Amino acid sequence: MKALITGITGFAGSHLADFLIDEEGVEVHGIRRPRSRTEFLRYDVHYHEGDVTDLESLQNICDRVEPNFIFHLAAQSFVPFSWDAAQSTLSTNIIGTLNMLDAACRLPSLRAIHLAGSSEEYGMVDPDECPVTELQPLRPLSPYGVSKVATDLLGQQYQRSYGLNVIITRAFNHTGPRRGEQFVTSKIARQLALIKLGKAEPVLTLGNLEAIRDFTDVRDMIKAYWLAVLHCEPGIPYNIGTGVGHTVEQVVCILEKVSGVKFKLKQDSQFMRPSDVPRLIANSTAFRNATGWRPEIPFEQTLRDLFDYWVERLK
Ligand code: GDR
Repeated sequence: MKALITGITGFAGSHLADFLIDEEGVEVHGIRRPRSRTEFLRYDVHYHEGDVTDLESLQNICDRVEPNFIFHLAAQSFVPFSWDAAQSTLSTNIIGTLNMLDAACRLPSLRAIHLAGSSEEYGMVDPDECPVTELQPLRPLSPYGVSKVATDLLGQQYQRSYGLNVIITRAFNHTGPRRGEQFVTSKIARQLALIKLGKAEPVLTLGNLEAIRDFTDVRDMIKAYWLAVLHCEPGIPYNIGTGVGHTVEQVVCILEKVSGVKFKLKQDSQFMRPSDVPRLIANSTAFRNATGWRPEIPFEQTLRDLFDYWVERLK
């Protein structure tokens, strides 16, 4: 059995590779851009240089590998950057997905292609609409959210038009070791690690502290992706999340406790977004019923592992 992962050098992709390598009888392949990150590469994964915005490169790799499963994780995933670079976000995320779907259509060996959607597709959610089910209207609040709505709908359309086995998930926030430093949990953990190591002033500067997010450990999330391709219905989006929300301020408090560091918390408008999703909490009953998945790693453990990861990297 061969699995092909796009975005394999990134956060979720590298964890998925670690997980699949340990699965019996799975050969792991990944697509990486020539200048992508190298710190999480593994000797036992087959890497192929390509770019999701280049259809020919995807077709060539697919012809060579003949994958049974594709996990399409490559994306511009940082929400604030999608306002500064809307065109490249839309191009990477939408055209990249279109290309991957087109390449997948030519593969007789393929059992399923997984598209990683996002809770950002829901966008503006009223408090009484939480936790959100898949029937919630999609009201994205960022170009990134719009791009994920488009890829979700493309996946549904390819399933209907061509019978392609497209598995669509809408992941709520996930974090853990290797999380990029620009995302809020990692930004906090990294800054506290720097303070702990005596390498930064005891000040933490953030944007919106009231935003509520549903955080799953990345190691639980990638197991969910694997179960999704094995058990989910094609062409139907599934929410994945814990069902529990934390404000950004609560994340700060947990990491303060975990790190044992004292610091001053400041808010700065430069980290505020033109529009921010106020509250996102998942109802993932459909996914849990289809797969038997449950999140296993408690949030405090996730944040502890993230803090330890940063201390290790920065010392
Ligand atoms: P998000 O993740 O936008 O939800 O998307 P992020 O960690 O960037 O923000 C979460 C919340 O924290 C608030 N916030 C800050 N965010 C950042 N990055 N930096 C700050 O200084 C800061 N201060 C407050 C934000 O306003 C926001 O409300 C993530 C990404 O991984 C997406 O790719 C994915 O699809 C969704 O999660 C589900």
